Amino acid sequence: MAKVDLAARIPNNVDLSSDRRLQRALEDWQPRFFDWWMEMGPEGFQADQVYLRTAIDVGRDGWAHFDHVRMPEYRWGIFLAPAEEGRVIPCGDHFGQPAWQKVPGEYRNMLRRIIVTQADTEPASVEQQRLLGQTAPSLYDLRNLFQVNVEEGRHLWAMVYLLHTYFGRDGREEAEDLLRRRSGNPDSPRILGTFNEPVEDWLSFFMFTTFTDRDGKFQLLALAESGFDPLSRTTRFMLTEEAHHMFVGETGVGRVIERTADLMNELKTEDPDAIRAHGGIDLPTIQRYLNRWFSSSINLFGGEQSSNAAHYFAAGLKGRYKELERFEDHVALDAAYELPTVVGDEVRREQIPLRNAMNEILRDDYVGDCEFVVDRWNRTLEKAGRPERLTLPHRRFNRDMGIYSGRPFDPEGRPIAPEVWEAQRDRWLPTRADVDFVRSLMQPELRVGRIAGWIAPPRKGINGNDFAWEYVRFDKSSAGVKLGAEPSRTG
Ligand code: BYC
Ligand code: FE
Ligand code: FE
Repeated sequence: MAKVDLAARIPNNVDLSSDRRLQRALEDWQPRFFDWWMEMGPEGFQADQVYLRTAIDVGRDGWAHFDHVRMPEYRWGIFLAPAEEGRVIPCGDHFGQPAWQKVPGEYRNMLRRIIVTQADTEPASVEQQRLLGQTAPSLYDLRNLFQVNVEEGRHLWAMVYLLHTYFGRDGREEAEDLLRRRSGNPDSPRILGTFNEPVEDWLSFFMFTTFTDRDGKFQLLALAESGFDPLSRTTRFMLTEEAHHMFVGETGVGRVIERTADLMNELKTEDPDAIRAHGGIDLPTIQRYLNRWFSSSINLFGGEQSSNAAHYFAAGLKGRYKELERFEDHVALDAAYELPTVVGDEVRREQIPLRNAMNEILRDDYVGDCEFVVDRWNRTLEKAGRPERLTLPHRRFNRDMGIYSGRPFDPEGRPIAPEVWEAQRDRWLPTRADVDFVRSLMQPELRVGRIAGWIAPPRKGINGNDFAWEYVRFDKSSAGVKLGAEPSRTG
């Protein structure tokens, strides 16, 4: 494998300097990425020094580098995980043949589409989160937000590298379009639904990084099983970054729950209004946010029966999670999947060809992982001595994609009448009043060691530092404004 070149204009371990044309094309794209970052990246913090982790290698020590840097000076690089000698196509019609090092001509369009869809989510999420810094509950959280943002920027680089390297002129055009589309813009929206929804407050951010980034984790795991080796290698390295995003989301929600439980204990009440009056987020509101972001994110797996998914698998472009370890039959041509379908008020089991069920199989793994997350959140309630529990809604609840969309289901997955949905909706999903309330709590707290009243401090800081530490050093010109926040608790 090429060695890591950190001094290059674009840090990389793909020997970029040996391919002048490619290097020039990427160096042309770099200032446009930069313009996009300044326009659509974190607003109001580009001049500040943020304690960020930068990839310097793909090995075990690759993440050892932490430093205070201005985000526009972050070293976005191109890093592929090491090639595995003798790697074969892990699934589909070409199972067992040597993995592709070049794009297989007959699958070019399909492969480009997968890469563009993956790529599009990365800048989309940065756009969705661009205003959150202004309401951060602590310096620690502010730093974590920015760490996630710069890494999503690097994920865009990872995909643009593939487009430029393997798809010629159309690849370069796709790379331009990735900087042109905008989250939530009706004229040029991002490709997938959830990435056009506003992330207006930090509870949404923590739910997004729990549930939407977790779709990212599972899609990347499926792409790590691609027979197109460069895609497999780049997604394998992206997964190491994804782990931190999962951490930010899960511990973020966990800390909100912890604070709420403490308030319930202190005040000796479960009354949501009382919790709200004391500046906490009541559990029913947390549950509604959970319902909203889980049900939105679960759409991202696509239709339950998908000929696209069957083609991707057959072509060996996208496998199942841990394809080689967990399955015996990697061709999956004669097998079936039992899909629950709803006819009238009855749930029936229908046999569908296994290859057409690949989206649903990945969704099964995702739902299982989400169940574990909710279990861990419930342990926080249990430890605080609270009897309340959060639940993951059924996958049929509130869908707007696939066979369960177009008719209502309750959070347990039972088909219900439209009138029942109308009557219960505000108990199950955040209302405008919920969102307004949560937003009203979002007052920035950017002083060292302080934390907003609606969330508990973390157990520990980043990279061995305390929670009370200067994770972001504000530029002199804006420090006064940023530190003039209302007094609040110390962490
Ligand atoms: N919204 O055949 P079907 C991440 C489209 S997240 C809107 O059932 P398919 C990240 C679909 O494209 C991971 N449209 O779907 C997270 C198709 O369009 P056409 C992102 C949707 O193709 C947080 C049509 O509906 N990576 O990394 O089997 C922060 C029929 O659908 C949606 C990937 O997604 C939707 N939710 O599966 C930062 C991996 N769902 O053909 C980053 C690459 C489906 O009618 N993508 N459609 O034009 C794929 O593998 C597949 O495209 C999908 C969809 C799994 C997304
Ligand atoms: Fe990402
Ligand atoms: Fe992510």
